[in-house]
Amino acid sequence: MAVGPGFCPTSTELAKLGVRRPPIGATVSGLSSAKAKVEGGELLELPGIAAQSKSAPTLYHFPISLGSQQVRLVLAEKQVAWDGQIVNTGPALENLEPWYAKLNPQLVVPTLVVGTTIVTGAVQIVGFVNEHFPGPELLPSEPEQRDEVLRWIEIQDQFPLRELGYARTKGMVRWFQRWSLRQQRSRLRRLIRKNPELRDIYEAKRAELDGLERGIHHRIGMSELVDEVEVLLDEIEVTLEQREWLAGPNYTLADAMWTAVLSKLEQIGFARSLRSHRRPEVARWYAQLRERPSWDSMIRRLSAWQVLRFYGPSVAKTFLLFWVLKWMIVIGLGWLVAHLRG
Ligand SMILES: N[C@@H](CCC(=O)N[C@@H](CS)C(=O)NCC(=O)O)C(=O)O
Repeated sequence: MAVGPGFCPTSTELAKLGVRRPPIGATVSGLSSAKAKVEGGELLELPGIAAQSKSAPTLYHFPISLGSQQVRLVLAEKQVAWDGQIVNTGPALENLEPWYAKLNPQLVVPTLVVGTTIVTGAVQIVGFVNEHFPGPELLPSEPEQRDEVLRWIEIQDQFPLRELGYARTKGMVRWFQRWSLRQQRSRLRRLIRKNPELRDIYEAKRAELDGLERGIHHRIGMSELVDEVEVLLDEIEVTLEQREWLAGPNYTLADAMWTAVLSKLEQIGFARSLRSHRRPEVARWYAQLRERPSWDSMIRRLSAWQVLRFYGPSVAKTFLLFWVLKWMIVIGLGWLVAHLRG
C-alpha cells in the first residue's frame, strides 16, 4: 500500500522535481548516512492491530522529541483526535524494546498506527495525516507550490539537528548524553543476545550510533555545521522577504515541520540568530508560528515530574548498582587485607 502518492519523495523523485540536496550534513562523515536511513521511512501492514481500525490513530511519541513535536503539530493543525502512547527514549530506552522494534525498525519515535497501517518517519506521518484526515489542506495541489513545500520539508529532514544538539551541549548535560550513548550500546548487546531474530535491526542501530559518535567527535565538521545553520537561516530570511509563509502565501506542512526545528535551534544556542535585529523576517515568521493554537502541542521542556518519571528510575538503578558494587569490592578487599594480616 502506498501512502500519499509521492508525498515523501525518493531521491529520484526529488531529482525529477529539481530538488537539490542541501549541503548541510554532507560535511561531517557518518552523519549523512544516519539521516539517509531514517529518510526512507517505512510503511507496513500488520494484521495484528486490526482491532484499532475504527478508533482514533495512536501516536507512539516522546514529549520533547523533534519528530514527535512535528507530528503533534500537524495533528493539532488538522484537528485530529488521537491517542498517545509515550515511548521513553530516555535511559529507559523503551524504543529499543522488541515490541517497539516490530512497530518501528528504525527504533525511533514517532510512529503512527491507524487501523492496520503503521506509518514511521515524521515526514511520512505528516503526509499521511494530511492526506487521510479531514481538516485544512496543508499541501498545495498546484505543482510549483507543492514542490516548494516538499523542498523545505526535505531540507529540514536532512538537517543533522540531533548531532548538532549533541555537539553543543556542555557540562552535566554533555556528560549525561555520552553516558546515555554507552548505556544504549550495552543495552543493544544484551538485546541481540536475547532476541537473535531482531539482530539485523539492532546491528543497524549500533552502526547508527557509531556514525553519531564519529560525527560528534569531529569537531571541525561540527563548527562548519554551525556556520551552515547560519547560511540556511539567511536563505530562509531572503525567502520570507517575498512571502508570508515559508513555501508561499499559505501556511503549509513546511511551516509546521520548521516550527519544531526553530524551537530546537532556539534551545541549542541559536536564539540570537532568530531575533529581529539579526533576521527580521525569520523573527516575524517564528512569532506567527508561535501564535498558532498548534504551538501548545509542542511541549518544549519536560516538567520536573516528567524528568523524574522518565529519567529517574533508570538513572537511580544504574547508579545504585555501581554504588553497591563499589562498596562490595571495597568491603571485600578490606576483609581480605584484615584476614591476611591476622
Ligand atoms: N527524522 C526522524 C526522526 C526520528 C528520530 O531520530 N527520533 C528520535 C527522537 S527525535 C529518537 O527516537 N531517538 C532515539 C534513538 O535514536 O535512539 C523521523 O523521521 O522520524
